[in-house]
Amino acid sequence: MALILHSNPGNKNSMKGLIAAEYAGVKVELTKDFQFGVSNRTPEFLRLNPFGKVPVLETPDGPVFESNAIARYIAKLDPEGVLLGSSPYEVALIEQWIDVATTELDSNLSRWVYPLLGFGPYPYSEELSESASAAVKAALRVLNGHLALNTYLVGHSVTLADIILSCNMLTGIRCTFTKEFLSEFPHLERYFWTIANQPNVKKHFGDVSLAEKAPTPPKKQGNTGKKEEKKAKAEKPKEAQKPKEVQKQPEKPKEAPAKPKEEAAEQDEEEEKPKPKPKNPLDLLPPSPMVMDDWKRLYSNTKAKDFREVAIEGFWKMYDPEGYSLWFCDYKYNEENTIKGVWLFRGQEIPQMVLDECYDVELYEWTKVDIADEAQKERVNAYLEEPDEFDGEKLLEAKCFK
Ligand SMILES: N[C@@H](CCC(=O)N[C@@H](CS)C(=O)NCC(=O)O)C(=O)O
Repeated sequence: MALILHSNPGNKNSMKGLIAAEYAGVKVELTKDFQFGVSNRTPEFLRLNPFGKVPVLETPDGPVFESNAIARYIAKLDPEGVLLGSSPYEVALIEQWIDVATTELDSNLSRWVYPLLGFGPYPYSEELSESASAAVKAALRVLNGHLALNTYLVGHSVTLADIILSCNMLTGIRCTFTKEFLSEFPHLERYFWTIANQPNVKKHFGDVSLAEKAPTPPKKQGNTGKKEEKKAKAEKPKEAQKPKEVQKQPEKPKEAPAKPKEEAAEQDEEEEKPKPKPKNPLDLLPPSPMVMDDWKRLYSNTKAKDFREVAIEGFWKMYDPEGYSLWFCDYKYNEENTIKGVWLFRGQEIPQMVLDECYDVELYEWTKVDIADEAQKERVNAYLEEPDEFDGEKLLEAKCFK
């Protein structure tokens, strides 16, 4: 009797188990009429996988989720274990490359590609996109080097590591790996086509072709995708106060049928009409003796050697804790927590405008600075001073938005 795999067809994660099944001689069938986003939210599905994610394999002993675990389970049902290596060392190497395909490639590729396409849990951010694409390239470089001397990842035939790597590469191949991009990794490209054209793999991959062009950053939510423009936005808070409807207008879907000319022109005209400037709630706060321009001037004009005595002492003299508040931010999803900072906001809360307009605000943990706590004050000083070392780590890059 066939094992049931719950997933939508064409899902690169479910293909790991389906392809492993071809090699292992195991019968696996996809559930019929699976509707992604609907079937995986039902109570019955959540009983199989409380994460609500596909794929899930139903086995005689119970359900298994996580695509690598499913593929391993299926491969182990083969008494010959053709996909799993023939010595403890080979087994370890197969596991090693499976981990590389998962942690070095798949997770970085998801962080890079999904925000560009506008789906997944992470909103697009230029910095994160750059670091994820750099991490993908670093992984591809290592794989390319290994495959310059090896036809397969391990040994002389397809193993589970090849199945998992090629499935994980599919996201890149379909969405962002153009011919030009892959020209830097010729051995990896040769390898991908070798695996993709194995009959057991091709049966599930079908005809694959490289991405024709890399996706460009989404324009919605005020994201320009360009550092300079972003910086300019940060430096011109007044511009950021444009009415929300203007900034948050969703990008028109590319496939949308062309509008009749007059309708399109009418819409363009409407878009061009200046919108009334909304009242800034920060202007309604009681006046503060702290003049931001004075602080910015002091910060910018103080020489590094006098910074502590002049700029930092000057800051605390000017600082108005009733009219302003300081906030530490720490990036939530970085294990090493290497992105952090301090912000000075008008008022006692993070302004609504910031929460609405900054698409990455939710990616940070925000903690109000308690200025009665000397250690916290000293931390603020360190952020202002930008020392070579911060929290015991070398400071790689510092940015000031004023
Ligand atoms: N690490 C998991 C990832 C599973 C996963 O992220 N599945 C996605 C589709 S590829 C999903 O089911 N998402 C459901 C949702 O986001 O609602 C695996 O390898 O199985």
